[in-house]
Parts: sequence; structure tokens; C-alpha cells
Amino acid sequence: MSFDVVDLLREIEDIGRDPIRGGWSRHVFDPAERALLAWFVARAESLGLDVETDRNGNVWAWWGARCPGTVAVGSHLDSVPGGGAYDGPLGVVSALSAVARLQAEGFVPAVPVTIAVFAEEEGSRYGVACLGSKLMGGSIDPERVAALTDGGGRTFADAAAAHGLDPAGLGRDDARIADLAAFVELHVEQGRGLIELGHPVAVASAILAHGRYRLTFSGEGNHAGTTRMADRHDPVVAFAETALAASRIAGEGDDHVHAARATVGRVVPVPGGSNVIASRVDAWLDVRADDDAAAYALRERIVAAAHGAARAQGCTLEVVEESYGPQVVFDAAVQRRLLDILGDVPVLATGAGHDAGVLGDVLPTAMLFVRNPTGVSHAPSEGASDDDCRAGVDALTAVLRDLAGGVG
Ligand code: HGY
Ligand code: MN
Ligand code: MN
Repeated sequence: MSFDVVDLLREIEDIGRDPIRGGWSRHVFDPAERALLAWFVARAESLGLDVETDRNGNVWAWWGARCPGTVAVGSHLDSVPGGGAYDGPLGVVSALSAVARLQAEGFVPAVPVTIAVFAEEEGSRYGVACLGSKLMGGSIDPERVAALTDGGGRTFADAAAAHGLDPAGLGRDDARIADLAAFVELHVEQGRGLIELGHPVAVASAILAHGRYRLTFSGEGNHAGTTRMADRHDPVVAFAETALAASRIAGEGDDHVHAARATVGRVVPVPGGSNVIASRVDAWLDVRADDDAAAYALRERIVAAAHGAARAQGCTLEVVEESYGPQVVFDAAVQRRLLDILGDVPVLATGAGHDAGVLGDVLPTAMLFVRNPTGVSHAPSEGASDDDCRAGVDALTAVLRDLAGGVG
């Protein structure tokens, strides 16, 4: 049984392929994500790791009995709809590969090592990014989470209970946090930084502030053929003008010095008939910026433009914040430690959110990025070369060997 990272990725490459959207769709509690998790559990147990699911649905594979001082690695297995195969799984698979390599070397860690698989990192089913790590770290209200509904109206509480979780147990996990000395997440880079720098691996420095908002434009549903243009209150038009304004406003502030990004990747007109003027449009706005103040200012400008567009169409607008992640600056001491271990590797910021960013509020965390030759992510062409995947495992193995102490 090979634990080479490339072999492991090959083993799971057909789980969750999306025949309609292309790429992969692996959403929390869905069959594909459960199959991927079952594969992980089997592989972890074949390494003699003890696997458990925590109160928030995150899965942990333990090398050594849990106690304070534990070093955690890992990432997530869920994806965006039609996403790539590396965002998340590369970190989990690399962790398996690194542990297998250390075991094969006869290394015995001085402290426990655990591989974490965080639930619903993408927020693709319930709309909140990094849901499992936010619950564990206490940065989201568990009662709000229990009541979250998916596209089919099923609550998180109901789905979680169907998968063995107690909805009343959701929430901050102080004991687990206290046992973790550090969490290092390896992740495929979701940009072109390492291409431009010519390195296979980097250490993360920071993560942009990130807000997600549901915009609901409400107008007057009517007949496409009998309703004069002057008599319409069309929420699709209000949305379209908002999308154009968001792109223009963010573009004014997004350059090589500052980041200001606004995206609408999901729009649902209701009722959705091709000969029907919609009565409502739900649109999800994703806003990213250097820090919280910049993200707030960017959101305010876009929302003001959205209200103006709604008024101009005789529509109304409701804005609901579904998810927010503040700017993250990674722990300088752990970052320094990784750079001392790895030597000459670059330090990169990222616009993508991660569980290591969320948990950085409650414990020392760090990230390793692996070069992505396309620089594309959240799309099927996301990837990493075999050599760079192995370079990532080399780095993660070296980090684990150092942080976990031990002999061999
Ligand atoms: O959306 C993000 O930044 C991350 O990939 N969840
Ligand atoms: Mn992602
Ligand atoms: Mn990810």
C-alpha cells in the first residue's frame, strides 16, 4: 500500500466528479464527501491512527494518545461546486503521506500528532465558510449554525444528527483547543505567487478579510410579453446593475499594493421561467480586502449601489451577512520556526480563507502553500505537479519532525 502523495491523490480522483458542472462537487454530508471521508478513515487506520469525529463534525486521526502539546496537520475534503481536486484534499493527503514517511523512518514523536479534516470549509452547502473550524474555535453561534438550512431547506441540525452528531453539542471545544500546540495546514496555492517566484513551496503570512452577503432583490413578477418595459419592477435588472457596480468599485481599489475583490458567483432568479419577469432574485456577494476596515468600506459602497439600483427599478433590497472572516496575520513565532526548518522558501499572503486562518484566533497556526502551475482554483484546472506535491510532503514531513520532537 503506497502512501506516496501522488498515488493517494490518484486513488480519490474519481470520488465526487461532477458530470454536469465539470470538476468535483464534494459537499458536507453528501455521498461523495462521505465516501472521501471513509477513504481517509481507512487510510488513517491502516497507519495505526485512532480516528474520531468531534462534536462539530471535524474528523481527527491520532498518532499517539491525545494530550496537551499535540501537533496537528491536515485541511478539508469538501469542495466548491465544480471545483478542483486539490483545494483541501492535497493538505489531507499530504498529511497522511508525511505521517507514513515518519513511521517508515522509525520516527517516534515526543508528542501526539493528529491529522484533522475540517467540516464544511467551503460553506458550499450551508453558506458559512470554515464552518467546522469556526464552531470549534467558538467564532460562530452554534444555535445559528443548527438552524442554517441548505438549498433543500434541511437544517444543519437535522443533517448533523443524521450523521451521528448531537446538535446540542455544537460549539467551542475548549479541551481540544487546549491540547493543540500548533496546527500547520498544507494547501495548494490558489494564485500565481509561486509560479512568479519559481519555488515549489511557500509559508503563508496573511489572509484577506472575507465577507459573504446574500442580496435579495424583490420586484413584481409578471408576463414577459404583455408587460410594457415602463411598467416593470424587474429585480434581475437591479441585480445586473449591482453586479456591474460591484466589479467597477472593487476594480478601482484592486492593484499590486491593495486587494479589493467583489464576486457574484451564484444568482437565483425566482421563479426562473424564461418567459417570466422574476419576482425575486437572490444573489450572493463575496467581498475580500486587505483588512476589516477596507472590507467594510468596500461592502458599504457596493451595498449603497445595490440599493440605488433597486430603487431605480421600483424594487426592494434585503442584505444579510451570511459569513465573515476577519483578516488573518499568521503567528510570527510559528512562521519563523517553519522558515528556520525549511530554509530558503518565500512567504506569501493569500486571498483565500482557510481553517488555519480561523483557528489562528485560538492557537498557533501556520500554512504551507504548494505551487499551482495554472494559478487557477475553485475550478477544474486547479492543480499541482507531482514533483511539487512531493516537495510539499518533504516540507510538511520536516515541519512535523521538528515540531513533534521525538527520535528516529
Ligand atoms: O473561499 C475561500 O477563500 C476558501 O477557498 N474557502
Ligand atoms: Mn476553497
Ligand atoms: Mn481550501
